[in-house]
Amino acid sequence: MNKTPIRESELILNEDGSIYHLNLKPDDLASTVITVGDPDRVAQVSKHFDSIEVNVSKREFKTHTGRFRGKRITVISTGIGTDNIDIVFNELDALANIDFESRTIREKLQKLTIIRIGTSGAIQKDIPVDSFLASEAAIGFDNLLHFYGNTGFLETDLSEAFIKHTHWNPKKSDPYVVSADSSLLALFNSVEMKKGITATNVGFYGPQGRKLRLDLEDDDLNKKIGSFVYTGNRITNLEMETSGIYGMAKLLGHKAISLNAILANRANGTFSKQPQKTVERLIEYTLNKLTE
Ligand code: R1P
Repeated sequence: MNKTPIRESELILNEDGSIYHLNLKPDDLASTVITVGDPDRVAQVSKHFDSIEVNVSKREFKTHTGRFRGKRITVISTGIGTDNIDIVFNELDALANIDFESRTIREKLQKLTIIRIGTSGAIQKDIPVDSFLASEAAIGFDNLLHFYGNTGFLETDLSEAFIKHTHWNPKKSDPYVVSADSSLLALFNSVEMKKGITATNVGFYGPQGRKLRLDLEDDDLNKKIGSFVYTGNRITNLEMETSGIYGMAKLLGHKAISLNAILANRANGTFSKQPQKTVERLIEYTLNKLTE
């Protein structure tokens, strides 16, 4: 174990001893963490808690830690995108596994359980709006994971088949594939939960094939993504965090699952008439599963 203290410029702590972006101290974090994109969704989750002991906000990172049916849970907003996931996951892990006094990695590492409750758009006609989908794997069109070492867990056969199928332009990125934690997939396996491979995009418009005023590099991208099948598995939905979440969790030794409230169906051109209600249902479903 390397006992050289991590320098101030690398592990940045605020004056009160909290971690740089999240503003949290180690004791503020529960071992079960729910991540949401939207800061307003934090209170939508924690309103179900019996009590709230931590209420901290900085930038887009808002955190409530409390108890739901006695179980200690942290709910934190990540904002949008895998660039934010890099920050949130490194800092959550630092809270759990680095001693801030000595600035050294703890002897005994803690494994966090991390659940994303997010929103997403389906690209398959048979996945209707207002349904739930658990990401069995993520294919990342962001490049976050390529900045780290020890990525031997990446499912390269799948990404290579995808690149070939879509004639992916390498100028855009080098797609990578990471699978979900199997124990969490099993926990959230139920009739109301659909499953599929989730594509994580670096933007909401062009990168997800949305055309307002700008031309796209590939008008058929979503069709090509939707027609890709690998050993019976298909890409079902688009969003902006899951590949980063799965990749960072694998690198850091945590368990993660991404649960999606399907609000749009891009293949049918439909959008939910009750997005808030659908997200609320997914929150209640998740909290119940965690305490069954
Ligand atoms: C885009 O509107 C945002 O919504 C989805 C995407 O991943 C992206 O973050 O998830 P959240 O609702 O969890 O933010």
